Amino acid sequence: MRVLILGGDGYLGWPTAMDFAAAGHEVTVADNYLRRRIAESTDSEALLPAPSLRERAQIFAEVSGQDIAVRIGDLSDPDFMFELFKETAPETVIHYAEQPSAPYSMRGFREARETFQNNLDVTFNCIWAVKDISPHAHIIKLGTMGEYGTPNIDIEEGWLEIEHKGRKDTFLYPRAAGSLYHTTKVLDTDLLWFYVRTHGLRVTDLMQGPVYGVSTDEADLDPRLCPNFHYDDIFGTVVNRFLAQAVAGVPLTVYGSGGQKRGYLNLRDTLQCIRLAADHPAQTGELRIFNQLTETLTVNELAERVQQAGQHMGIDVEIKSIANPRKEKEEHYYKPVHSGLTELGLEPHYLSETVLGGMLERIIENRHRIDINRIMPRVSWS
Ligand code: USQ
Repeated sequence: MRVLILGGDGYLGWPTAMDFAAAGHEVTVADNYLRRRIAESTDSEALLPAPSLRERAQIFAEVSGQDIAVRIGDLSDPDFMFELFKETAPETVIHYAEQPSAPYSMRGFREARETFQNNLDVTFNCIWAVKDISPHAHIIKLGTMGEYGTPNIDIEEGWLEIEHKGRKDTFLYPRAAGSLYHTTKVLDTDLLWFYVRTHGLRVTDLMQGPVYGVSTDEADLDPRLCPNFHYDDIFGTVVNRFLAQAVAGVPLTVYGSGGQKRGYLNLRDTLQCIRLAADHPAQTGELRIFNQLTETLTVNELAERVQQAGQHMGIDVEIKSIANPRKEKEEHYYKPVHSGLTELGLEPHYLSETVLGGMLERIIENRHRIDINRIMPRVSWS
């Protein structure tokens, strides 16, 4: 397959590129280093300094013999997007090219506007590039479980059948996002759905929960190929943060009462899900939605698991509730259906003590790089 990965420098984009290249696909990645610039300007750099995308591709070619083509440019610029499509003629487009941090999107007007414009412009340009240049291409779009919020009913996979005054119809499942970032993903889904309905695009929209992990088959070939591991309050997801906090010897930052439940998955499972979606594409005129998670846990349960894994490695881990910087329910019902990807063949790697121990070892090797000033939340929702 000719695969175009938008946002190929990110935590998920880079390992996805290596995974598809290792499977023999023809891969091009595009990125404008937005995340790197935001990380630098907010003092939120990843634990390990990442080589540039071109350097990473070169290292990967040396260790694996597989090529990844790199294009640096701004995908919110339609000219760059359209040229890229003309040049690469993709059969599969994987769209990760969004500002992915909820806290950054809530930092102030400039950051909210940047998130809103970047995320919607890239999705819009991608849709038009597919429609006008590669109409048969399958778009795989990274959405988020955060689109649904935390409703008091089961979360279905994308759609809900409603019976109203004796009549029935099926609609996109109601969405109620908890940050501006998550709201841009809701708007992305609506845009995609409009163009699927009117122009027959084929789209898979993946509602993904928070991801953790650093290990993939290809990333493990060379430490310089490591995915961006963030432990800061801006880009760090909760499991990665808790593990770095455990190593740094600071109490785990449980926001509020810690009853917030989310659907988590291992980075290795993100790669599996994307490959499964690519190998079993949506049909022409179909918006297919999968909930991409493997297990649901509360923040308190996560903290306890990290504490236990630390204890078994001789690390004394303290857990401490701090004032919640976000506006979110801290005790709530949460039951998402997530059978679609399992039916396609997903074999989960759960959050086991072995997985946590492996991550702790990697972080311990780099403990001297942890800056504890990046740990406490610096952005509040109010
Ligand atoms: N949390 C803590 N302590 C921390 C960090 C987070 O208690 O130190 C809590 C949060 O309040 C939240 C939960 O842990 O209730 C998850 O937070 P997170 O920062 O891991 O995840 P979130 O901000 O929602 O965003 C992440 C990714 C985003 C993706 C989303 C999936 O950054 O790109 O879309 O996970 S989901 O959460 O399902 O919407």
